[in-house]
Amino acid sequence: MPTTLDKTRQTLADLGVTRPEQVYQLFSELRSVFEAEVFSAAETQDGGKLLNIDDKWISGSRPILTEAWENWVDQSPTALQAPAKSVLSHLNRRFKLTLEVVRPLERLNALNPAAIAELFERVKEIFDRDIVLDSTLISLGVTRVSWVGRKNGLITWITERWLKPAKPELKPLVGQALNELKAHVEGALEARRMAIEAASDQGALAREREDLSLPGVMRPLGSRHPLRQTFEDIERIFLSLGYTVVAGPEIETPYYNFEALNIPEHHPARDNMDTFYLAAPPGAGQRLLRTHTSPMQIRTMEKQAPPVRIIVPGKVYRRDNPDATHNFMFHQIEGLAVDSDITFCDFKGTVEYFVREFLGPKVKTRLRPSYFPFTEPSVEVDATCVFCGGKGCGVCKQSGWIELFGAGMVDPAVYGFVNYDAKRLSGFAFGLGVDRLTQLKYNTNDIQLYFQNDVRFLRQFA
Ligand code: FA5
Repeated sequence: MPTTLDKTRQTLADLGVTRPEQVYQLFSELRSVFEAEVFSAAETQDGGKLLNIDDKWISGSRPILTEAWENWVDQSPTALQAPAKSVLSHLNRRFKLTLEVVRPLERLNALNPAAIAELFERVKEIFDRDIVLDSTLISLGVTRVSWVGRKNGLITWITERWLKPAKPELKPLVGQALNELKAHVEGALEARRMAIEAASDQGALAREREDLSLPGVMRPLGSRHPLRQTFEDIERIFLSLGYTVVAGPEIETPYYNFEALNIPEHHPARDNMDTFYLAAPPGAGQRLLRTHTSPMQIRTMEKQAPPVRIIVPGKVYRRDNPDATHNFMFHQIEGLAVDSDITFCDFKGTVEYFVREFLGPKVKTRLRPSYFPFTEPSVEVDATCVFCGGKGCGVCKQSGWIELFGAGMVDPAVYGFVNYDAKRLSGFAFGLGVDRLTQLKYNTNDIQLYFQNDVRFLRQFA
């Protein structure tokens, strides 16, 4: 590693200096070495030593600064010549000042107010030149120590060598000028520190800025699943009729799934809904995966006084083998309306309205007698085939009709389970198979397609 003085004997190219900031860095190193020499000589109060330093660095036959000039300025590429030249001419004045601050005022011939003011003005100017060369917090730190360092800062030396020994009549003047200088130096150091920090923040911001010209990451746009679309279509229709949407648990008790719906144990209706029972810890009540959304009729009426108008969308489970029209998990929307004066006409009108809204205005509806333990009378709701308009085709097996869902007037026995007054109240309920309705709407022949999540299939519904 070359010492700092060795560096003055090398060209900037040899030193690997290519940028102006690196030239300023050299300046700062050289200044520190020079100051160290001056201050240790000044401690000894030996004027001869200071003269030697002056010779060695500035005014001798081959001073260091001249050598630096030859190597750093004369031999530099044009781009670096200007900064090197300005640094070296500044160093010349700066070094002279350092040699002055360690000498008392009378040795400097500053013995009247004008000369003192001029001297302080020069100090201030030199400080201002020093500080503009600092573009990093590290080099600013070196300048700070050089000026306001407690032991060997120039301000300390000025205090010791100019102020303290000053003649009493000049002391106030020197004191005031020194205070002003100190305030200027400290203010400027702080301002420079903030400027450097702000610049480095901006530099960091610039580095971290996103490059908007880069091509973006293409993320395929998804779409709502067709089953979800059917849910939303149906919910929208019933919301417009004043129904509210409620959700219920998928893990149920046999009481809500069966008994309270008027399906006692061993009732043949349980056979149609082959049930998944859950392994329960000993002593715990039996639990099952709900086979339909109807348990929410009971849960709602238990909690809520009439009138009731709800729909219940959700998942249900049955031990059915998967085929073109069955799955072990599928979706239903339950509907329930109970009030003091609901008639079969209200029921029929609601069902017809829903079917028209869902499948289109041309579709006709027919109610066929059926059986559910919790409705009386019970019906299957059929619609004219959407594919042949009722003429008969492959989808409707030439009948012209398609079975849509089960429904009926609420069986009065159910009201007994929820403490509703069966004499005063009436209502209807329905249970829509969402997957089958979706199949019908889009004429897809295999319900499994809705569970396989093949995007080639799903993309058609986007
Ligand atoms: C019920 O589940 C009754 N809770 C419906 C009801 C509610 C009637 C309120 C009266 C009053 P069902 O077992 O028929 O009914 O099933 C209703 C619908 O679910 C069927 O019409 C059919 O669309 C659908 N479904 C039944 N099993 C499956 C299955 N394994 N896979 C797909 N959909 C099914």
